[in-house]
Amino acid sequence: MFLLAALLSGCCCMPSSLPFMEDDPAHPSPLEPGLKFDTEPRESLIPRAIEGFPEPAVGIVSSQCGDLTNGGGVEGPGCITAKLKCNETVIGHTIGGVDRFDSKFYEKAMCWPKLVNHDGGDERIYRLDMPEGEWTAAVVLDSPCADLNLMAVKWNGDDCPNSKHIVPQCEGIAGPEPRHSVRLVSQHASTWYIAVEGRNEEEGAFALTTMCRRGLQ
Ligand SMILES: [Ca+2]
Ligand SMILES: [Ca+2]
Repeated sequence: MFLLAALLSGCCCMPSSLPFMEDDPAHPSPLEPGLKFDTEPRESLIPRAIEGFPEPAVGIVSSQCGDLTNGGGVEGPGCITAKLKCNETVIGHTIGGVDRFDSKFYEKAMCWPKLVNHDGGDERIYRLDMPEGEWTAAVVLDSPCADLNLMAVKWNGDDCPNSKHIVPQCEGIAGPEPRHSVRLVSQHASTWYIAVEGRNEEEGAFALTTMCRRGLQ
């Protein structure tokens, strides 16, 4: 299949919806830390959905894992690597992140039971602001390079909460699959801190995609 794709990749006349195109990356190499691009739907003969949204193209594929060895700086304020917009994909790497959330925090915020070890540092935290009104968002993590987990912490402060704060809501997802997603529902303007953190000592490159639409479903 790979050879076939390679042979055909120079051809100008192939329709773009062939099945072997599915794992084409959303953006060509080299990927760079902090690179942002508009989210496009994944090419597929059979349209698929994630959290009720058209499935987005894969933000980073395994052959691109070596494109970056760290995620660059933390823009701030505080723990925030960058602000996210809806319908955008950002490229990152856990190395160079912050050390703000740990297993105790995630358990208290109801993200995760403490049996998942997130006590290491170098987590990456992004901020997503949902506007006033009723909105549904999906956040998709592509992590073919390491076992990375995805957490979305609802929090209105200008910096990350800590385990002394009362966090109203947290959505978390983990597993060995290279793609994870969480669904966020917002009835009023809300701010979400989106964390990407490796289980145990896992570190690696990833892509984070956000999609939003009006309504609560
Ligand atoms: Ca941590
Ligand atoms: Ca880590």
